[in-house]
Amino acid sequence: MISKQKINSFIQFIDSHAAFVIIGHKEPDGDCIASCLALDELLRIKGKKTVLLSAGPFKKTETKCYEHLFKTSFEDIQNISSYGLIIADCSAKDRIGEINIKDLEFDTFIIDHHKTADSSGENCIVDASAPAAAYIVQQIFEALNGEVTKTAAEVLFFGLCTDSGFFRFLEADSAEIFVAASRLIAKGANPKKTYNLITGGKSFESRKLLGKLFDHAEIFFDGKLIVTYETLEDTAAYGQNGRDSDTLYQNLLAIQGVEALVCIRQETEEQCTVGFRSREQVDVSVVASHFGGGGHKNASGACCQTTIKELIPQILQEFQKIL
Ligand SMILES: [Mn+2]
Repeated sequence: MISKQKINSFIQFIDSHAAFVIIGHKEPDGDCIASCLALDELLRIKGKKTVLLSAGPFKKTETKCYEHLFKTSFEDIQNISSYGLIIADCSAKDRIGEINIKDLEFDTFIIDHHKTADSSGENCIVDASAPAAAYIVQQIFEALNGEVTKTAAEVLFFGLCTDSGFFRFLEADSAEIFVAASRLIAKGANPKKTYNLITGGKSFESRKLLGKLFDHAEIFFDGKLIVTYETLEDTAAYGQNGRDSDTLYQNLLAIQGVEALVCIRQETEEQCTVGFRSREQVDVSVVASHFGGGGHKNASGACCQTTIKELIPQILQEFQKIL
């Protein structure tokens, strides 16, 4: 539960501006989009002007239908210096991507649930125990508006389901989350439709690409760690669109004895993105932060200026310390 004091700090923040830019992290996922859209609706209800911004790219199938709602730059916004900035599902400014907000001195408020987020400031609501940023936004929405609207309920449920793996990642202490989810259903969110939106719509090529990634997988440390990768050739053959990391992770973590996994993607000749996942005790955010990334205990990411070949031994060295 978010404290009254935190809610008040948010109210104070929105009282101090007439217009807001709302932004999430680059390569937005369902939770990021849901948080931004629900905040957008809430602020409009409160009579504020809003602009939704995202660096993109909208790679995930389920995010594509929302892409048209987001601007990609500030350029045509008048009086931008008077805007307040709300950053959702993200805290580090470099995760926002190729949008030049660093040069503009925005009054900023951060809403995030990442473990690596800095929660020391006044202008933030950071709750690392929240399974989704959408869950934090729901609480803000309900505190300011009494209840969520149907459109907000639908999108917030989509966000919550995305980040909680359709509730698979929740533990026994999550009764409150289900109560909150129940309020979203009561307002019109549809579990079956949401599940189909999140898991369906994949291309044939995306399944072939998954096959490649399964094929590249190797195990280390007596089967505790599994490492796989996607080369530039794989991407060229099957396309970047419709990458389905969740299916990959879910299948690889299902292997008996596997505690953590790493998936490296060569994005350009000299840049890789890395996804880290773990099942229970292994804290992959520690490894991710060693490579300049961050995230949660069981799900983290990083971006490195290197190649797959060079990166694998470095990653193994870090896992050696914790496995
Ligand atoms: Mn999130």
